[in-house]
This record gives sequence, structure tokens and C-alpha cells, in this order.
Amino acid sequence: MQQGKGENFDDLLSSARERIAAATDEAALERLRVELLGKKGAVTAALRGLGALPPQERAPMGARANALKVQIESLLTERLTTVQEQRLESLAADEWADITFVPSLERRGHLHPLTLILREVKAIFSRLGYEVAVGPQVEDVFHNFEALNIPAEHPARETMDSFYIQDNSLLLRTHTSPVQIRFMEGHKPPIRIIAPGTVYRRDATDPAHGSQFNQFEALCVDRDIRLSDLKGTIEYFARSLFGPERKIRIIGDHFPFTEPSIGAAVSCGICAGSGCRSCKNGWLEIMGAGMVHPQVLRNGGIDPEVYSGFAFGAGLDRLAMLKYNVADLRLFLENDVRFLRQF
Ligand code: 2NL
Repeated sequence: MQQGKGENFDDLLSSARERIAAATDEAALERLRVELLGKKGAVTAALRGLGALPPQERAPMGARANALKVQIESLLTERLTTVQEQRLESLAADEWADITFVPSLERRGHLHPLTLILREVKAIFSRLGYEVAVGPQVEDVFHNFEALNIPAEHPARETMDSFYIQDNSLLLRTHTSPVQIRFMEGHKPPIRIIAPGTVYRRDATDPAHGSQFNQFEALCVDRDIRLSDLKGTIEYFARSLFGPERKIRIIGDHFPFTEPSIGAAVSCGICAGSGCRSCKNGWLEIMGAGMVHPQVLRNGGIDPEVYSGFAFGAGLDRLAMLKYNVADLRLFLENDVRFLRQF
């Protein structure tokens, strides 16, 4: 800075004005303040240089230097105010928080009740050495009916009447038994499998029946398998799923693919078997079962003179209804979150 030159003051002011206007935050303005007005700043140097001027120039130059200092100070202050206001405005726009807002508790996803039941069923049977088998949902008439002793004119075809595809030779499976027939075709005993899955029936829909439901069947084939093995397995299963206090009841039944055939029930968990509104007589039917018919073993390629087996089938939906006290089976397939949220 060359003292005494008025243009230098003008240059200094206009360059300070530009730089101050270009500063966008408080730190930049503070740096400019130090640079322009600080001890080593240009204005201070100009003021300091006044002493070297001839006396008659000192007063006017001093006045101009002071005026410059005051102008720069007010430019800095003005810009600082603007920058601070802008910062608050952008905070209000971008980072506002509604302190009256009450967030709902975090709601995490979870498994469908039928999946929960299926996982439990799989876990129970895996402890008994059973594996999971799967098969097609579109079946042929042989695996769905004929191999299970249900010939063309058998009345069971009517009760399980299904959705046929392609000139009546293919259909949506009416039970998962065909999965087990296929498994027997491909494996030698010992066999211990469960076959869970969706099955289809041409039923009128009501609270306990739908055209689509989920079941699982179990099949055990080995040497010397008897009815007592079946009974023990059902008891272990029912107590694992419903609780150790439960009793089981076995009654006679009939299925074309088992001989003898039985029905199994567990004692009601609400009234402990004395009879109440939900169970009526103290018992809840959970499955049909029996010793695999010798002809069915033969149809699966297994010699009934050497091996015997038991099988059973249960509705997963029904087990879930009993375990979770659900009154309408259709709720499991409607996917209404107000229902699903409860599990
Ligand atoms: C029920 C009754 C049952 C079977 C299913 C079966 C399978 C083969 C051979 C013999 Cl490969 N039996 N399955 C046996 C008895 C009953 O289901 O009420 N299901 C919902």
C-alpha cells in the first residue's frame, strides 16, 4: 500500500466490497476481517504510514483511512447478519423437527402363522429323524388316487373332487399323499418323511373349509412298524405342539389307503377334556392316520411281507386354528394385516 494515494483507498474499498459480498459463511468473513482490519491488515498499515506524510496531508488522509476502516467494518457486519439469517432460514427449511410428534413404536415384519406352525412341525419331526419331502402340486391320477386304493368309481374321489387339467388325466393334488408314493418309488426303507404343502379341493367355502388349504402328512416305513409306534408318534407330536399336559384319544376311522385306520384327537387345552364351548366333548380332532395298506406299499414298490409302516395326515390350518384359537380358516389366506399382526 502506498500511503497518500486516494485511488488506493478506493481500490482497497472496492476489492474489500467484492470479497465480502462473495463470503458465504461466518468463518470466511472472520478471515476477511483479520486480513483487512487486523494488525497486519492493509488498513492498519495505511493508518500506521500516516506519520511519514507531510503534516498538511496527514489530517485528510487520516480521515479517509478512518472512513475506509469504518466502511469495511460496516460491510463486514452487514454481510455477517445476512449470512447468519440465511443459515437460520436454511436450517428452518431443511432441518426442522416437529417436537410434538410422537412416533409409533417400530413395527417389524414377522412370519405368517402357517409358516410358524409349519416350522414347528418340521422341528418336532426332525427330532424324530424325519426329513421333509416335496412334490408337484399338479399331479397325475395314478399318484393322487389309484396308488392310494382310490379307483375311478370310489366314493372318496367325490369327497375330494378336485380341479382337473387336461382331459382329466392331471389334477391339482387333493392331499400330499402322492408325494409319499413318489418317495417310496424312489427310496428303499427305512423311510421317515413328512410331506407338507398346499392341496386343493372343489369344496364350498365355509369357516372350516376352503378350496385351498395346507396339510402335512407323515410316513414311516421300516421293519416291524406297528400301531403302537404310530400312537407314540402322535402323542409325542401333540404334546410337543400343544403342551405336555395334553392327552390323546384314538378312535376307529376309515381311509382307503390305511388298514387299520384311526382318528386322533387331543384333549382340549381350555377345559382339560371336561367339555366346553370350543371343544364340545373335551376332544379336538387333529388328524387321520393308520397303518399303510399293504397294497399301497406294493404300489410304491415296497414289499409288505418285509416292511410295514404308518402314515397320517393333518391340516396345518386346522392345527394353527387350534393352537392360536382362530375361529375362521379363511383368515390364514386373506392376508389381512389386522389379523396377521397378532402373531
Ligand atoms: C386326514 C387323513 C391321512 C394318510 C393321510 C397316507 C399316505 C400314504 C399311505 C397311506 Cl402314501 N396313508 N396318508 C393316511 C391316513 C390319513 O389323512 O384327515 N388328512 C387331513
